[in-house]
Amino acid sequence: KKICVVGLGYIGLPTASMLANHGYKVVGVDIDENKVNAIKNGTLQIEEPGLMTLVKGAINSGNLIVKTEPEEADIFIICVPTPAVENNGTKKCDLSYVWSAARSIKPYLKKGNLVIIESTIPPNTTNKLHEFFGEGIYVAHCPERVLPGRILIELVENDRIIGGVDKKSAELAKEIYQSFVDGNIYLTDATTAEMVKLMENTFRDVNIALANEFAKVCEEIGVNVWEAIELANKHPRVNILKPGPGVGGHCISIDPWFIVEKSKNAKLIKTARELNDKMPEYVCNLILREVEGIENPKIAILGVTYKGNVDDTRESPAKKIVAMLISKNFTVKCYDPHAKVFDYELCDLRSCIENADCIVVLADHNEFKDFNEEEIKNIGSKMRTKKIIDTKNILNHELWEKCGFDVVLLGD
Ligand code: SAJ
Repeated sequence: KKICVVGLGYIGLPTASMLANHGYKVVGVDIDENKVNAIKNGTLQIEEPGLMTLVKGAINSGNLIVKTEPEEADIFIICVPTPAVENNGTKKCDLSYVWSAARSIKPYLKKGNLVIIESTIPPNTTNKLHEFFGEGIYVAHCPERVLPGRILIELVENDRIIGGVDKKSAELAKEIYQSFVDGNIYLTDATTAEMVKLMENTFRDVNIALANEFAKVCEEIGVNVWEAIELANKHPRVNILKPGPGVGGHCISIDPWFIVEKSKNAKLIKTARELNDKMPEYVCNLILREVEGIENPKIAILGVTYKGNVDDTRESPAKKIVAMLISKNFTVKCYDPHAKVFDYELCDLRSCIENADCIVVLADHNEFKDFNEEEIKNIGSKMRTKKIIDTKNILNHELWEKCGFDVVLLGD
């Protein structure tokens, strides 16, 4: 069977390569010609363990070809982004990429073909797509569930949910995923599958919001939230997540809005989303407090990605924090050992911390955890004021204090 995968991003590219390595003839399609060429030449830069080896294997086997236009196939898989856009003070799903992908494959669809939507979408979207594709086309929603940083492992190991517009659609889709998924595959209807995906990411968002609220409360009453969470989690039925500078990425900070746009009952979800969205501002105020009285303060930002050990800066809390600091006329320099693209200039560690008055750690990269005494002393010797704010609780605070730093911890 031949498969056409539309959208070669963080999900489409690994999925297309995986299917090609499992014997399917796969055509990978992306409207971005530069990306298509980079995949062909093996020069694409995505920091995801094992991904580029998998892609090169698929291309070299001849089973994966990549191009900018779809072509006839038996199965189509849509893996395009669904960002959130402003909507009267809240946000809603921007389905424009999904619809343009749908329009681009429609001329190639034949009766009996199967279209799978992996993109995260609001409830009822799969049914509308089914209507658009017309009679005789099978349609299923198979939401992706992989964690960036562990994509190749989770693509194989995680259980999958498949929702069909009818039973046959779900069963046909299952056949495809069974070729490489070791986890269980559960079948349901399309709208349930859409809701399941949104509930997973909303569960995480609401729980992070709770951790962030605990951090604010603990700071107010003089308790270390990290210690309190660790102790609370000794309870067999408690598992509090970690506070931080905000929730970033293109999934958890976005998907809960797709529930909010569909229901006035989604009050807790909306409040949690807004609370997490306000964390960058909270961290910014913390920074302002710590550099109060210093003239023309220089802030050194360590880590601009949306989380540790990935290169993705989309929706990262750092972006908002840097913008706020710049609007206060602060000098801000950013260093990140993983990120390649960011909205603000990135520099090396030395120019980042030189003459700085405060370091702010915003991502839990391993490199930051591993600074040794000599490196910390060296950093300190170049700064104007030896102060560091740890929003992720990843530093060896004793060691930094031993090297003369004033260490400030979020939620303490
Ligand atoms: N974060 C916290 N505290 C925590 C955990 C995370 O502040 O305790 C922050 C992170 O720093 C980051 C954001 O939340 O900014 C999201 O990171 P994440 O690692 O929780 O999740 P993602 O966005 O990388 O991937 C999520 C995963 N969903 C769930 O775990 C329910 C993944 O399985 C999904 O496939 C992915 O979203 C997606 O594409 O939907």
